[in-house]
Amino acid sequence: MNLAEARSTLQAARRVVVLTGAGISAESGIPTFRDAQTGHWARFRPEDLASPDAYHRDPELVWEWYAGRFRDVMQAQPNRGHLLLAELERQKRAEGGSDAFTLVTQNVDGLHQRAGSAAPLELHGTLLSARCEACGHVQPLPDAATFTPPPKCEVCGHRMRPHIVWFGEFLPDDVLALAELQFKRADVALIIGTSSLVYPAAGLADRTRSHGGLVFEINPDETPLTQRASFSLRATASEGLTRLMEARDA
Ligand code: BV8
Ligand code: ZN
Repeated sequence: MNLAEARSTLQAARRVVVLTGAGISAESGIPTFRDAQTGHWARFRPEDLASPDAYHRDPELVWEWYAGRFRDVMQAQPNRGHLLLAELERQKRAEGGSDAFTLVTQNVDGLHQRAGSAAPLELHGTLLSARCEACGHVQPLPDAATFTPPPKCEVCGHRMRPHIVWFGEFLPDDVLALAELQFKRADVALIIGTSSLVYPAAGLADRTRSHGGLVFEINPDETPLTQRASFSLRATASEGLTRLMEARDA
């Protein structure tokens, strides 16, 4: 399949589902997981910080990492890739109602919402909230500029943890179930800016394929998904979406 065919297939698709990863936020200045961590975080691998063991071993260090990412994200802006996905969502929903477009993200930076996406399914939680370790209450983090971790639960006063799904933790089952259903029903699945290494998110595209849908990938590099995709564009998220949506160049 070539770009022109992929473009017209996307235009004609009645049900579109999208999975994004850290790559779509790279152009907003947010480092991806596989980029070397900048600054003094170079000493740690994300997988060693984003785990329950790391948190139980050193909650202050893990909170320092997340509080820093929270500050960075609040200073960042959504980029053209986020904005084009919000545009595609509006187009598809205007034609076919809310079920015609579903955005699923592995990202925890909240940039899709700030770009105008209505209700992305956040498979791995969010940097913008904390969850009480005692009663499970979830509340937004305070102003990033003055936030000093750990937040205290406004219901029971206990220390709160990042509202993030760590390695070795289960994804929220209602969010995952809805994502799996939408990938199964999709005519076209767009997989954008993810290394397709982490499960169960990386397995979603196969649900579209096994139900006769098409999988399109946008990524500057090849990934384990590339060979299984009907169409794979070696491009950044903003460039690839511009070409795939025949949007006017920036
Ligand atoms: C689970 C939140 C059931 C954290 C994340 C052993 C023990 C325990 C579990 C496992 C195990 N072995 C395997 C597992 C399962 C594990 C897994 O899949 N591990 C992998 C490493 C093999 N999965 C889990 O643990 C999941 N839970 O399975 O529960 C269970 C329970 C107990 C025991 C067993 C199983 C939970 C996974 C969720 C972890 N949390 N995020 C945080 O953010 O701090 S994962 C995190 O990494 C991301 O959310 C994402 O999901 C994942 C991969 O990151 P990407 O988004 O893909 O980013 P990455 O840097 O990798 O790639 C960027 C891509 O962008 C690249 O391809 C690059 O080319 C591209 N790019 C760069 N620039 C651009 C671009 N693209 C477009 N435009 C650009 N400009
Ligand atoms: Zn509480």
